[in-house]
Amino acid sequence: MTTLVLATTNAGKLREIRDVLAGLAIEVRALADFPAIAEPEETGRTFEENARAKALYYAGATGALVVAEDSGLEIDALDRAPGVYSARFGGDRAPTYPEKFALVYRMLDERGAPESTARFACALALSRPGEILFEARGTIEGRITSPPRGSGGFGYDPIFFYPPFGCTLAEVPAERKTSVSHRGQAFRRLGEYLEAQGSRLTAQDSRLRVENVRRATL
Ligand code: ITT
Repeated sequence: MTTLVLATTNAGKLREIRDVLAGLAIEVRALADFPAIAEPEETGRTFEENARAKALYYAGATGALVVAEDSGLEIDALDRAPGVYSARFGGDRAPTYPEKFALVYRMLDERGAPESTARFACALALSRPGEILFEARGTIEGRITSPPRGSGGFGYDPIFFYPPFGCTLAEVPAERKTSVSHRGQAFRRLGEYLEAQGSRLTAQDSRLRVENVRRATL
């Protein structure tokens, strides 16, 4: 059976990804199953760049087949900030989510757009050591709402109002969020790819293994 490592340090992401991949015939493992690996620095300017870099880094560190994702909230009235900086938004001045929400509200008030349209985006990359095998992206459109509402989900979900549901993503059960979310879309695509590959997918490139055997027998 194919073994896939979910390379994220974010418990909210991990829960959602496990749920989407649950029905597949693959063994899913978390970073916690490996000896501690230092977190890579995220230096990319796009979700795609960061997802690729994280996937390649963790594939190299574990020697396994790895999927990583980079995601975030783009608020239109803030020129798509915080974007790739969503986890770090506000730095030391706003370490908790209630503080990040207050900062978003203050910045939107200054721009006269308290209910700005916004979206979550997720880029995922599947990698084995040295090689990207598959990429996918998902987005979900909504708007910022005040005050924060709901206790489900994680991160910015309590301030993200999703019009088709008439509430925030923190006010719906996890499966309902995943049925429409950026992450749900991207990982369902990954699931289709993995199913199509079946047991052919391994952490090593079979061509490399053949070369190694040839070299060994020379
Ligand atoms: P890893 O890099 O280890 O996966 P991280 O949390 O640092 O964990 P990112 O750099 O991709 O991951 O930052 C994503 C941030 O975007 C996340 O911490 C939230 O603040 C926000 N975010 C992404 N998806 C979200 C969602 O579904 N609901 C709420 N907030 C979300």
